[in-house]
Amino acid sequence: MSRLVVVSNRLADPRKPAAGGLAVALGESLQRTGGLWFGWSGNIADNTADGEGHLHTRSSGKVTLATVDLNQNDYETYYEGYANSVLWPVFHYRLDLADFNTRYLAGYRRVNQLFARKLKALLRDDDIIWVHDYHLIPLAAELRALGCRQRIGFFLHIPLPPALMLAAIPQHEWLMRSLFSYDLVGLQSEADVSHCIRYMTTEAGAELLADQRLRAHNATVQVRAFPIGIDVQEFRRLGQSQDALDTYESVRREYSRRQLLLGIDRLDYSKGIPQRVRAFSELLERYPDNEHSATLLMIASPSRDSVHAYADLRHELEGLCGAINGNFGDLDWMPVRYIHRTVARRRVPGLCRASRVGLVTPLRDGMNLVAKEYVVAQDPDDPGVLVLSRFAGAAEQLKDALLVNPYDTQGMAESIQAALHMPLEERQRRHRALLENITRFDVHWWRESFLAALGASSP
Ligand code: GDG
Repeated sequence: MSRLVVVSNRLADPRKPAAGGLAVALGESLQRTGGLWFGWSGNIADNTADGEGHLHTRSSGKVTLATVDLNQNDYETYYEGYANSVLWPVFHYRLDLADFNTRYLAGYRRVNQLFARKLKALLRDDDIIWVHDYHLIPLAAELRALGCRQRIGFFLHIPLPPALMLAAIPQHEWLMRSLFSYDLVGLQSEADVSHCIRYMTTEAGAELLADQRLRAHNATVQVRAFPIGIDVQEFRRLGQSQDALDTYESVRREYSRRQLLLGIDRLDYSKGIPQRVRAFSELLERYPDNEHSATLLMIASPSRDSVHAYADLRHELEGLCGAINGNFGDLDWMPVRYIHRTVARRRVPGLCRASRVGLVTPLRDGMNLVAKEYVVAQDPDDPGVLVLSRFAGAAEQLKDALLVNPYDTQGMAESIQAALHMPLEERQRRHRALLENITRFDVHWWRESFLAALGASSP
């Protein structure tokens, strides 16, 4: 059987629970099959000696972890620069936040070339290579340039925007052309697939063949949706752990006379966090029955603090939360509880279960795993209600959530009010339907269907 080689920007020890969606999903996937996981160590080293990051390898269970260090310049231009100040904002439809600094592209290319050189030395002829996310779009093209002929698949965890949005990236032709070096490109949603096909046929002169295969530049690539899922059994087990039960009990005790609404995200402008706070403020304004009762618990784990847009978001949020607590709060009630820290993963299921409403309201999101975790954590006899942005990839699958438009403050307030008053029977019916979908299309389904399609593609 071929060995699986996973490549991603960051590695997480597959045996340790991690905070990021990608790390969680990949760790669980690789630990099952064994294989090689290659990426950046997370260290910034002064590797000027030969201009190359050193390769470190170690084993973790059935997985070999191989990492390279980056130097400060690479970190600033490749990671903070091209990946997080060009691709992340544009792919999340935020052209206003993109910084098309020309230094960034050079760093992005250099690190992708470095990854290709280091990885090539570790490859076997019959490996199957699975590259992840926007940091590494040109990796297959760099590997092919070095003579690698293995099957290579790519999965994009973030949205793929419409063709004319992509065209705003000065190097869009180069970037999108590099996708033709893959055998398979996986995206989160059908909407993303249609954007990709439209871009390729209108901007790149590609021909659309059967089975969503595109032909151009003497190559054929298949583009398909593989919506990522969670490890339902693992998350359930986590929910039955003593820590999760203790968290549930203590939160329930503290909020016994109140209705808790929960938001858990990385602090990121794509997640619609200020919009959620505004909708909550609108809820208190329009429906005063919620005063002294509804409490919004917002856990926003720190992320990319050194990128400007993130610092701005943090200040905006602090102002908004302060204002709402000042305006509505009372001696015995604080409407918003905002925590800018990462909470332990083992507490997440208990927090979800103790909340009557799960607020997942991104302006754009590839998928959003919190939506799925929230549903799985619920008590099926007395489940909470998922309020979900129609702009999350998850909305294509989770039609039984209360779908909202996060730009519509009033509409969102009305939906939250409906969620808080939803009759038990309707909550149970929606929860059953959501759980069925999430259980069927879990992370194992995602991995297996992607790898089956990659195996079936013509190398
Ligand atoms: C990218 C795409 C796509 C969050 N805060 C804490 C915490 N978390 C955990 C959640 C969840 C994960 O992090 C977040 O996953 P998401 O899917 O919501 O978001 P991204 O990190 O933006 O991930 C996204 C995903 O990749 C997978 O393809 O769904 O669209 O943007 O598991 O529970 N965990 C802990 N403390 C926190 O404070 N322990």
